[in-house]
Formats: sequence, C-alpha cells, structure tokens
Amino acid sequence: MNPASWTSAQTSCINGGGNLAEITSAVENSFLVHLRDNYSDKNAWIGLRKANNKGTYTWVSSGNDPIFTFWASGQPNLAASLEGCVEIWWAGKWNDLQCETKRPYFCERSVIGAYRLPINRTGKSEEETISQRPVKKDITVIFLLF
Ligand SMILES: [Ca+2]
Repeated sequence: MNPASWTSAQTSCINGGGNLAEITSAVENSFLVHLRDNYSDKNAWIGLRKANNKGTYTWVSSGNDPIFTFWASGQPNLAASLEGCVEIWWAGKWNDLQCETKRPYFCERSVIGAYRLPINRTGKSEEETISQRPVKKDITVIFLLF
C-alpha cells in the first residue's frame, strides 16, 4: 500500500488514467471492502469529499451528489469544517476526516473492449480460438487499491 493525502491520492489516480473511486451501490462498497480486507488492514480513501465553499459532499469523478451512502454511526462529524474527505472505515462504513491524513486509496478506471482471458493463457487451443471470441464492448469500471 502507498498511503497518501486525499489530494495526492487523486493526483495519482488521474496520472493512472482514472479517479478516486466513486461508489454508487452497496455491491460496489462490499467489493471494495473485500479488496481492502484482503490486502490491507488500513482505512482507505474514496473519491468523496466536501466541495470547496459548498459544504456538501460530492464525488470527484462525476461531480454528482452521492445517491448511495454508508456513513458510520455519528459520521460525518466535521460539520463545522469546510474540509472533509471520506475513507472506508471499520466494517466498511464511511468516515470523514482531515484530507491531509495519509491513507491507502482506491482508484477506479474505465476500460473498453475488455474480456477475461482463459485461465490457461498458454493453451494452444485457446490461442487458436481467441480470435473468434466476442469482444465485450461495454465500458467496464475496474477498482484498484494503492
Ligand atoms: Ca469523522
């Protein structure tokens, strides 16, 4: 893991062709929690933060207000501060804290035309048939933990 302030984490995500992760459902949240719990025991940044001079939380990627939230009990509690960035906390719940705190972080990236390679990537028969496989043309979002 590579702990960074929220702003540095977002810069790193942009440099990798993405953004800090935007969570729009309980399923997505559970996926990120599962990823975190398998590779780190730390809390980790997501792409939600108080927008400057608005005082409300918006996603950095889309600019949208959150349609799904998973705040821990009593959170967010930085009501008096204009600054607040959001981490995935214990039990997968969300907590707001100072943006300069260093945390591991989740990036998301969109990929187009992806498909799953066969498990046996050197299988000759797979190589012969892969050109006939349909390419998935949907845009897929992938999440990465840094
Ligand atoms: Ca808090």
